[in-house]
Amino acid sequence: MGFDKAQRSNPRKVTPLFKELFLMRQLSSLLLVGLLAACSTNEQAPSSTTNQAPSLRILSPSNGASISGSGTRAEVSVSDDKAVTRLTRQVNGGSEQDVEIQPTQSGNIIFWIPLVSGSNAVVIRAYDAEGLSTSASLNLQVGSPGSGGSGGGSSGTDYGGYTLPSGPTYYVGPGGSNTNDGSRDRPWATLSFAVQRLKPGDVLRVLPGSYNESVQVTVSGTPSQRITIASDTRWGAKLNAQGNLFGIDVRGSYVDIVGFEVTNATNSGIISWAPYNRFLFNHVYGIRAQCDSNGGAGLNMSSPNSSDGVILGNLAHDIGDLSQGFCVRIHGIYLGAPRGIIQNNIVYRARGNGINTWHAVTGAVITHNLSFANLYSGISVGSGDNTNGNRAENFLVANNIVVYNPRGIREVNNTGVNRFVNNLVWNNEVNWILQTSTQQGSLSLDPGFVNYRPDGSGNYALQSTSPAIDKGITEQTPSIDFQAKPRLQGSAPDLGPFEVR
Ligand SMILES: [Ca+2]
Ligand SMILES: [Ca+2]
Repeated sequence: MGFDKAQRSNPRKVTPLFKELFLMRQLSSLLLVGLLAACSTNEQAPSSTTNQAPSLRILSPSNGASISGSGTRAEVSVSDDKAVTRLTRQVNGGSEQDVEIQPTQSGNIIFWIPLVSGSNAVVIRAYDAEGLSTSASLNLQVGSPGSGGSGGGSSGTDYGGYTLPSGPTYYVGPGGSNTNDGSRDRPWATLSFAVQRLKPGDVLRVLPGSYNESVQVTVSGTPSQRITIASDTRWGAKLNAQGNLFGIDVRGSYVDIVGFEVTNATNSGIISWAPYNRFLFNHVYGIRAQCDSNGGAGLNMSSPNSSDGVILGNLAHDIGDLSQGFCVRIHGIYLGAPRGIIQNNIVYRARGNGINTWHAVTGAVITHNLSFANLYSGISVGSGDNTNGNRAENFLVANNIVVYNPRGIREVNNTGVNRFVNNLVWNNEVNWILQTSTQQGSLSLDPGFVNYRPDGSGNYALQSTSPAIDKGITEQTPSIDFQAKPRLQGSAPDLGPFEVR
C-alpha cells in the first residue's frame, strides 16, 4: 500500500471524549412533546401573473409527534412555477439559517431542526429565484427529562454506559429502500448509499440484520461535530464484505464506526486512512488476508495518515488463515500513525501479532487489552518502512493481559524509550523481548479467567479471586471497560478489558 506523509500534530486528550459521550446520553433522554400548529401564508403577494410565490407544505413532524432528542427531522413538500431555489429555517426568532438544497420545481426536502428545551417557534421559508417566498410555522414543545413517555426506546442497553449521540439521525434497515427517506419507519437499504448523505453531526443507525456490502466512507465530520455510523444494537448489524478488500473503508476524518460485526474481507475488516477516526465496540472476524506485501488486519490504522485514532472496546479474532502458520504481516489490531489509542480490546487468533505497531507510529497508548493465542506476538511495539522519521517511542503500554502467545510483549526494529507498566504477561513461550526500554510492575501469574479457552469460546472476565483485580495504574485509563461499564471500581482499575470490581 502506498502512503503519503501528511500528519497533524495537535495533542489530543482522552477523557473529554467520554465526558462528551455521557453528556449525549443525558441529552438523548429529553422528550420532545410535539404541540404544533401549522399555518401557511404568502409573505409577498405575486407581483404579476407571470411569477407565483412557491407553495410550501409541512409533511412532518406531524401534529403532536413525540420525539426524543435535541431536535427533529422535518420533511416539507415544495413547488414553484419556476423553481424553489432556497429553503430556510428559523428557531425562536434567531437568524434565518439556510437548508442546503438543490433547486427544484417540485419535490420533498428533508432536513433537521435543532430545538431547545421548552417552547420552540419554528418558521420555514421557501424562496424562488425572484425572491418571492412562502412561510410555514410550527410550535414545538420540548419537555424535560422524566416528563413522561418512553424516551424514544431507541437508546438500548447494549452499549452499557456508552450512548449514541443524538444529532440528526438516519436509518438503514432490512427491507429498506434507497428511495425511502432514511427515517426509522422508512429506512434506507444500504450503508453505501446512506453514508454519502451524512453531514457533520449526523448519526446513521443501522438496524439489526445482514448486509452484504463493502462500505467506503468519504464524508468527514469536524472536531465538534463528529459523524457517527453505528449498529443500532451492538453487533446487531452484520456486514459481510463478500471477499472485497475491506468491510468498512474510512477515507474521511472525525468519523466513529460503532458496534458492527464485520467479516469476510480479504485485507482488513475496518480500515482508516485519515486522522481522528474512532473504531468503537466492533466485532471483526474471519478476515481472509493473504501473507503478501499487503498483509491485513482486523482493525487497521496502519496508514501513516491515520493519526490520532482511537480503537476501543473491539473484539477481533481469526484474522488470516491460521492453518498456514504465522505471518508477520497479518494482525488483529494494526497501528501505523502517531498518537493512536488502543484500549479495552480483546484480540486472539491472528496469524501475526494480536496488537501490532509499525510505519510512522509514535506516542501510542496501549492499555487494558487482552491478547491471547496469536501465532506470533501478543503485543509488538516497533516502527519501520516509514518516511516520516518517527520511531516507536514514548509509548505507554499498561494494564494489559497477554497470555499463550509465542512471544508476549516485544520491541522490534526502530524503537526508543517506552513505558511498559503493570502488565500481566504469563505463559507465553517468551514473555518479554525488550530492546530499548524496561518494564515495571509486571505480573507473571495465572490471570484467573472465569474460563480460559484458546479457541475463543471461553469467558475471559476475571474471577473475583484474580490477582489482576485492582492492579492497574490510573494514567490514561478510559472511563469505561469492554462492556462500557464504569472502569474505575474498587481501589484501582483491573488489568485487561473487564472491570470486575
Ligand atoms: Ca415563482
Ligand atoms: Ca478495580
